[in-house]
Amino acid sequence: MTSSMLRRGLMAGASAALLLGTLLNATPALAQSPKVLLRISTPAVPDDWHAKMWTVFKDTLDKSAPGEFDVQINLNASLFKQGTESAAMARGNLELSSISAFDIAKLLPEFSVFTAGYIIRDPAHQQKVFNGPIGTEIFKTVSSKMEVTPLSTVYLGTRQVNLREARNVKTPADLKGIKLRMPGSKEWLFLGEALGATATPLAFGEVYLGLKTGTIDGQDNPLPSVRAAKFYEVTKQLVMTSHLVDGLFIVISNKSLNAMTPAQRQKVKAAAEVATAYNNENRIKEEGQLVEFFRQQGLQVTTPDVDTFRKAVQAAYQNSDYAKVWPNGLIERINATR
Ligand code: KDO
Repeated sequence: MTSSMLRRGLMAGASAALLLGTLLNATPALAQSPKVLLRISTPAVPDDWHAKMWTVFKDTLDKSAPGEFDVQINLNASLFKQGTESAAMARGNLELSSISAFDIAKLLPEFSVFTAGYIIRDPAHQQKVFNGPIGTEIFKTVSSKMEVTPLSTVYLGTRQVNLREARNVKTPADLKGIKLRMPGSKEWLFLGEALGATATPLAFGEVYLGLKTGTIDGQDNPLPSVRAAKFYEVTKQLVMTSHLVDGLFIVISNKSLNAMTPAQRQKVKAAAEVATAYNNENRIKEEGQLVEFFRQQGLQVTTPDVDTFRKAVQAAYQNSDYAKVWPNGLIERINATR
């Protein structure tokens, strides 16, 4: 053996020892199970309660299960477009989101009953319906047919009509010809038409510009979202139709849920509940205070003939194909929930 062969042999031995040392040092880290990835996508703007609730969710989970979860929050529809979240979850590209009754109705038309105006009476009624036997049945069907499991019901607020130019609105007839922006699905557009307007589909992220430039005449959203997305800067009137006590469901993909230990599942559910309570409390409180804020911003806040709106909207749904597939007795059960 030449001296250079000996040197090469020694060096190879040294690097093998180095590699072994690195591996040995790395062993504790390798032995740890990898963090459970929880990617969240929502169109919510950062200053809205249902965006901030995700930070509460993350903080709660980081406390109850330190180092176990990697929670990644994506706001402003930066990861997935509004309305595409359930499909992304079913494909395994997303773990968590908050979806609406409209997203559910697209796949399970029998539940379009929750997209109809003037069905749910107020936030307390909403929580009783979805946290009681009706919710349990719906969530079970959603879980088996949509590959996502609902964890809690988030109060999004009561939707009001918000116009670019003020006008006298008492009944649906007064909204005739108004290009009212609605989210982009046929269930949403039906609601806009039932209100008497010409419903125009647009993603949430494009509404501010649409109002500013006049490609739309108005939009509908709960007051806290009108504040958080700053729609009050580009509109002159709020018509308090209160046509939809709106909600979102925090859902997790079944694929993600199935890969967790029972303890982890329980902690994720508990964190979703804490986040929901944070949203619901703050949103209800703010909703009660915002009329004054909007008046200070120079908006007219007017009350239409809500009874006439209610009757017109309810009749539109009752006479539609939607009502034909609503489960027998469901409306009565919803009404009887107190
Ligand atoms: C909207 O686009 O008007 C809407 O309020 C619909 C809801 O279902 C939900 O997607 C919400 O936007 C977003 O979370 C933004 O607040």
